[in-house]
Amino acid sequence: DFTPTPDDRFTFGLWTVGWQARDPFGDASRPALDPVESVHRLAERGAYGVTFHDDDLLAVEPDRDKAIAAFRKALDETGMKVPMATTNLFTHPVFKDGAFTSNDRDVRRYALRKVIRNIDLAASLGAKTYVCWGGREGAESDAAKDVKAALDRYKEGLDLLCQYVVEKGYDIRFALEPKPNEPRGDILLPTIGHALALINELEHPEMVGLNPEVGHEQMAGLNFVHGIAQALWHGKLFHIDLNGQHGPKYDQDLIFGHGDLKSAFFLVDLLENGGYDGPRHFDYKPLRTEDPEDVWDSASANMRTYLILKEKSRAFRADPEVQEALRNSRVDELAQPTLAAGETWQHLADDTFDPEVAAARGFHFTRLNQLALEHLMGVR
Ligand code: 3MF
Ligand code: MG
Ligand code: MG
Ligand code: MG
Repeated sequence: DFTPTPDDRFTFGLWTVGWQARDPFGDASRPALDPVESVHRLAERGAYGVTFHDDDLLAVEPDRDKAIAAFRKALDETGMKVPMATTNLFTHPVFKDGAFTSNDRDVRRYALRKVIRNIDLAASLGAKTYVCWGGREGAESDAAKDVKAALDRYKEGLDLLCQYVVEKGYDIRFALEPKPNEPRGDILLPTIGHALALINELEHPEMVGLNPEVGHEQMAGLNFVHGIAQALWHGKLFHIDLNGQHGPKYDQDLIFGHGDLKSAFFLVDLLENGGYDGPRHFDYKPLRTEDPEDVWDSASANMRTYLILKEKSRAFRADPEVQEALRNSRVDELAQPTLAAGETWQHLADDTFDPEVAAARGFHFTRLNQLALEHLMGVR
């Protein structure tokens, strides 16, 4: 009946339900939300845990020690987990030109101190993933940023943080979150591919993976499902931000499935069958039009949509007509190596192959796609 339980491992950023809906044109439309209330309300709705930026904990209690104590108590009372934590390196104006890659060296040093302090808290709460979203690492003018030097500084910062985690003996891995733009005109590491390439240049590439977000890749016009498949292929899908987006426009952070629903279907199909075993983490924003009670409906909508799509994916895979269509489209044939065992390039010359005959064969992808849509539309 699509009722979430902690076994589903749904998690939410405190900043999602806690978003007061300030936007570039308008003031907050909702009051500040106590993280303690968020933990309880999400637990009641079947979530597994919450994630947070250092500053999210201070939403209603400015004293850090008191805020952490209250948060810990709420976690203990509900059994909610904290699988991931992250740092706010974008709200305070000190980060207006970035954090790890600010032109201002003093800011870069401050940013690293801010991350380190929250890593200690993350480790003590049992978090296994530490996300780095470089929200303000970027520029509006190509004259203003030496991108090669900025990448040197990005690497330096990540290498230092890995070294810190190794020295402290923490069981934590980092996950980079790519985004093409907003709040900067252009953000460094704009896509999954850019971030994967940077990881290869780090001192501890094994400690660093990705936290891709649905809307971020779609803002760049990219296919999120393909991006996630490639991240999985590289063994780099450490965490994920699920939400909704309608193509290349401002960062919408809609409820999961409330953007490109067809992509959401294939995403759930991939996550459920493709070897991802991490939390299903929602990074969305309750609409600015919603009141404080609507916020909890919106949280539940994310989980319910995921579970419905999971059931649709199961039914799609189990449908004999789909299985036949998959075979007719020779989707399984792609898993077969192009050369047989023991063959070399020389054997390629032995094939008797007529390109005209092969060119005449259809792949019947239309039928397959229509079957997927009919499952999604609920007529099968
Ligand atoms: C912005 C984001 C961020 C990151 C968060 C976690 C505020 O578009 O997606 O949310 O997900 O900083 O690292
Ligand atoms: Mg985002
Ligand atoms: Mg995100
Ligand atoms: Mg977003």
